[in-house]
Amino acid sequence: MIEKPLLQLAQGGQTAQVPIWFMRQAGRYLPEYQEVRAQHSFLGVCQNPELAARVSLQPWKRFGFDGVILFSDILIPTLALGVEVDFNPGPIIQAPLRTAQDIRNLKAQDLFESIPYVFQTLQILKAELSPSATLIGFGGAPFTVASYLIEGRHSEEFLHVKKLMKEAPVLFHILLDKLCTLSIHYLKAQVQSGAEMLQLFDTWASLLSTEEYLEFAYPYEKRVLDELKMDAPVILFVKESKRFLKEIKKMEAQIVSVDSSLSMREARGILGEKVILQGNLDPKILASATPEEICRETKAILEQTKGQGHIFNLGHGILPHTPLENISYVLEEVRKFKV
Ligand code: 1CP
Repeated sequence: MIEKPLLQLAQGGQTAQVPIWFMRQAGRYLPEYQEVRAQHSFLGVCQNPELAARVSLQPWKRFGFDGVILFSDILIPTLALGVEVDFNPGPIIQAPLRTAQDIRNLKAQDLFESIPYVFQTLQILKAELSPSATLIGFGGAPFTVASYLIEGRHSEEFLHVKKLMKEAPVLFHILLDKLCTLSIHYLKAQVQSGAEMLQLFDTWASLLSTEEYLEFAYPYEKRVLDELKMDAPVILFVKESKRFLKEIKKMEAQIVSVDSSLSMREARGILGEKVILQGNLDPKILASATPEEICRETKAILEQTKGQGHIFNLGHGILPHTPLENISYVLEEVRKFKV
């Protein structure tokens, strides 16, 4: 039987090797990606299934990762609520949501009709991937998607988000509830279209205190994970999750992505033996350290987990100025390591 290490591990099986893929593995650090982007806008790529599939496959063809992640963005499903989004380079919302009326105006449309290109991209990928590679779908968690919809764009402080959270928590929850329903439908539709596992990104939960996390992020992450349990393995990524790891343990997530704010050993200590851990090479080390340091750091991470229940990844997305050869050093170390 051909090994499909990433999916097999995610389903609780044993693998001889530590599976590896990188968050944001498709993107600006790749010259072949820049070539496509020189001709097409980011949204143009996402909305064209042939181009989106080509870009998704680029890092797999070059490096032979075990996973291929759909090329899209966490804001794409909000187009199916009638939100107007552009990218430069991060998401820009034409009319940020600030009032009850703005939130009432969101109307859920059929996903297969309004954003068919996402599902067509997955179908192309499914057909083109070799059986050893795992197709990964993804979505943004309700709090992170809400942060962009309210703020309108990336911000250091997300002041509008904090204001709405404090002044109109009920309204905030109505928005989170709508986005949660959207996330669940969107991720299930990805599985129907060929995605074999999923990642849920709650990047901006890093803005929250533990108390706020428990009110505005945790219940919605949990609902998405619970609803998807029977469909596909789901990886939960929360940026700067160190503060929330004890809470995350209670969620009984199957796979937790560990960022670089703590070691894999610490994460294992808090989360226990049963959970699969993903992580956690610091993207800054990958981008700027010497080859020796990159290899040493990669080995140190593998030694901490002994390769048990471990998907090798970065602590967060790959940085645009990362030299290509640095990625090969990491892959070589991970491939040498026997579980
Ligand atoms: O070419 C370009 O200029 C566009 C840059 C770009 C890319 C390559 C954006 C705009 N999105 C993406 C793809 C993307 N985004 C993927 C698929 C590719 C892959 O992983 O290989 C995924 C999973 C995302 C998810 C995403 N988008 C997140 C969650 C993950 C994370 O990094 O925390 C977030 C927060 C976004 C918002 C976003 N979209 C784009 C940018 C530059 C950003 C970040 C902006 C910000 O800092 O707020």
